Amino acid sequence: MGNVEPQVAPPAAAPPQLTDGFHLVIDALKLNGIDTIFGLPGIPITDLARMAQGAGLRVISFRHEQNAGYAASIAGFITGKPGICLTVSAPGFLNGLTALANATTNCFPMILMSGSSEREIVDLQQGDYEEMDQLAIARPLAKAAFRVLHAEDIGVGVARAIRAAVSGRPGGVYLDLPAKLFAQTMDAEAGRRSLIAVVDPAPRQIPAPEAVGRALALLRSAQRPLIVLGKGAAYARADADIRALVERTGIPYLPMSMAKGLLPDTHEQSAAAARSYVLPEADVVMLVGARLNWLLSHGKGKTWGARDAKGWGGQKFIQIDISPQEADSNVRIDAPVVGDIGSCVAALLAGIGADWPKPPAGWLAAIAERKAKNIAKMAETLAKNPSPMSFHSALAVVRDIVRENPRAYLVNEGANALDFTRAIVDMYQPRKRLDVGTWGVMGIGMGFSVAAAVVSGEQVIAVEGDSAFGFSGMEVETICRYNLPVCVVVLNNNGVYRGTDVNPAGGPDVAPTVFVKDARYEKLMEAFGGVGAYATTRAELRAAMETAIRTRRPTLVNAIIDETAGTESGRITSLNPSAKQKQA
Ligand code: FYN
Ligand code: ADP
Repeated sequence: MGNVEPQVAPPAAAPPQLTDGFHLVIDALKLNGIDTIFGLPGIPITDLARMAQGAGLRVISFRHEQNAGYAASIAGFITGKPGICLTVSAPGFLNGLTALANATTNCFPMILMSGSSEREIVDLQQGDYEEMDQLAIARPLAKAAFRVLHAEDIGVGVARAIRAAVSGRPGGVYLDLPAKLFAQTMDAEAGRRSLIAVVDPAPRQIPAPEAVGRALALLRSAQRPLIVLGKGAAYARADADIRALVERTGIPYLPMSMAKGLLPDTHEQSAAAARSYVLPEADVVMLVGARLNWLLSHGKGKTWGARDAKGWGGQKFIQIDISPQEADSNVRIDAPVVGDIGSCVAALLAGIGADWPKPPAGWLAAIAERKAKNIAKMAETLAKNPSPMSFHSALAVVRDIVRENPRAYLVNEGANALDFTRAIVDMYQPRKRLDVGTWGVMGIGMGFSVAAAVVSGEQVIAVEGDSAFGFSGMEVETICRYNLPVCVVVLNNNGVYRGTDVNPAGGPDVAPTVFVKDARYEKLMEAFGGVGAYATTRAELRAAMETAIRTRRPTLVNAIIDETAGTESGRITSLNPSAKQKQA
């Protein structure tokens, strides 16, 4: 017998490197530059949140999904990247859905990612834990909605969600992630190859030269031109070109609420303080990223100086918008310019040379006169120092603080608290005013504040009606937990609109608009380690806000306002059915 070669076992094949649904979702987000998730953990996404944090993403947990959703949506507006909101199934998903619908309505890019229950059980309606056909429910409220069933499709699902959220007119996208998906495994290398780094997620859309020519010709012919800047213009980040367009043409402009600060509100061409004069008097109006919806009285009626039976004021409109379907939504658009605002404004500027005729002096002088009158009237009101404070006297303090801190974000909601702040507090930088937007929604306050502080690191000032604050007030814990530089100012007049309504039936219940008198909102912030301040005078309010900004500590100032101050629904009283009844 010869020597027997010792039997050497062949080297064991290296165990295949596997990845799973959890990691593929996280890797797909990271690959696309997503660095923050706003959400609320629970079955089936708790581990996803943990692993995302472990993988270096910032995971900001809220106390209610609606606030996480609002945070994600405004992060989208501020950064231009889709804001991500992560929720559990059915109830958590539904809580986030209001924010998703609001994002779609406002053209904010956002992705709501919700875990969901077993498809087989949901589809047979066999009563699974948190059973709900979430995809079907989200679809009508979202710009797009997708479900991913297999780990190898996660890359495509995330890529499609990102593209849908930010391309064209931005909006809210729903991404359904069934619980089973997370635990699915696949070869790691194949998984890596299945992911998509989205190339050019929001492609430029160049306007047609003939559309630009038509708009320029109309603008040039105007005797009383006006530019309206909307939040689409702010979102577009074409700040320098928009300013050049306004300044080179010399045309007065009106900023919509969230476009305040795109040019500083103190700009001499701002016609904000002459709003009710310029809208009916203008002959050519150029809308830049602003829709002729209710906020612009649908482009007709009294606001626009109705001159014919249909209520049209005779204005001609140029509309710059990325959505080709927006034109003619309410009145005829004489010169639609379809494209992204950056490209459209650049194309217009190319046709506006040094020989561009400035608007007639009479038009500018009439606006200046009207503006000066309104500003003087406002200055007189703001100089008063009543006790208790009025909305005006308190907001005079906020106005000064914002002027001294122009980089600060201003979050604003309420009825009177919203309307007075918009008119009184000047903004100096683009995309710094964040408010209730297209729906006039209440509840955005603390979600927007958290997001603005997290994505920018800047100071946030949130001016809140006492009613509006209640919708998201528990998130002061979130603000304290992450130690965010947020100064909440609650303008407290003891109720919705005001605190003096009485029960018409004389029963033991207070009126539906009335809250607990002298509620100590500041103690809510103190409960979680933040700073509470109680301000009954302008000096106290100013001192508290200054300290908050100097120390960057979470602060809530309970600013006590005369409970008789405030009108029903602020400046939109006329939308109440009883007001309409009276008009009829
Ligand atoms: C504005 N104004 C000023 C200034 N800025 N006066 C002096 N100085 C300054 N800096 C004047 C302006 O000319 C108007 O007066 C008035 O202040 C109000 O200006 P504003 O806010 O631009 O105009 P208005 O009519 O309130 O605007 C309409 C609107 C707005 C629909 C666009 O109200 C809005 O955005 N509303 C949102 C409301 C909302 O969503 N609420 C939440 C739900 S509350 P005049 O020219 O004299 O008219 C539920 O109950
Ligand atoms: P506001 O409420 O300030 O008037 P809207 O939300 O009504 O503003 O209008 C914003 C408009 O801007 C929408 O019609 C949207 O299609 C458009 N828009 C958003 N982003 C862009 C962009 N990058 N380029 C062009 N238009 C845009």
